[in-house]
Amino acid sequence: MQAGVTYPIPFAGAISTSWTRVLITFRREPGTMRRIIIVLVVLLIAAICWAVFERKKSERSQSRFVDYEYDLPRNMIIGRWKTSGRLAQIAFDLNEDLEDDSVVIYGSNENVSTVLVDEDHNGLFEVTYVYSPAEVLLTRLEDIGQDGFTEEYTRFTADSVFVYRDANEDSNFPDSELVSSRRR
Ligand SMILES: [Ca+2]
Ligand SMILES: [Ca+2]
Ligand SMILES: [Ca+2]
Ligand SMILES: [Ca+2]
Repeated sequence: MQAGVTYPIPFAGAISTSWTRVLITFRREPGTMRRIIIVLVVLLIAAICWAVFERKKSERSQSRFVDYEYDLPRNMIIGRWKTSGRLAQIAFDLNEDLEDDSVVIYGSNENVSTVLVDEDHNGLFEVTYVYSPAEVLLTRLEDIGQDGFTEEYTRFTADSVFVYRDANEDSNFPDSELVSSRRR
């Protein structure tokens, strides 16, 4: 390499020239060409969205034991046991981001047994409600911080509500961890 001599980078000029031509053409013909490109981009985005939607739908519809049907108008997925046809679960997507944010699980008598809720719609269920076989609410569990560990336990009786906090993080809720109680 000699000082003061400029060595051209192969093809760089050609690439730059052809891109310049495209840009000039695009600016000179703002009508047709721009419209075609916008339509193509819109179609491409629509195709990608549809592919993602279909994939998510089919992922949620595959199970060995449960048949799922997608109820599009009500935006929910109904699952029934393949052997008996009984209701197994209903999943709701309230904010329409293709992630379930509420799942109602049914017992063998088709009463509600458990409800999972993703209150902040981040794809993680943090609240669980558990019901008796007669569909009476027994407990509410909350995973504060959504790290997989339950820190708050609420117990419902016929006339009262007791709330416990797991102060020592051992996943047990003795009477000493009762933080509040009230009449229902
Ligand atoms: Ca959702
Ligand atoms: Ca969540
Ligand atoms: Ca937690
Ligand atoms: Ca504890």
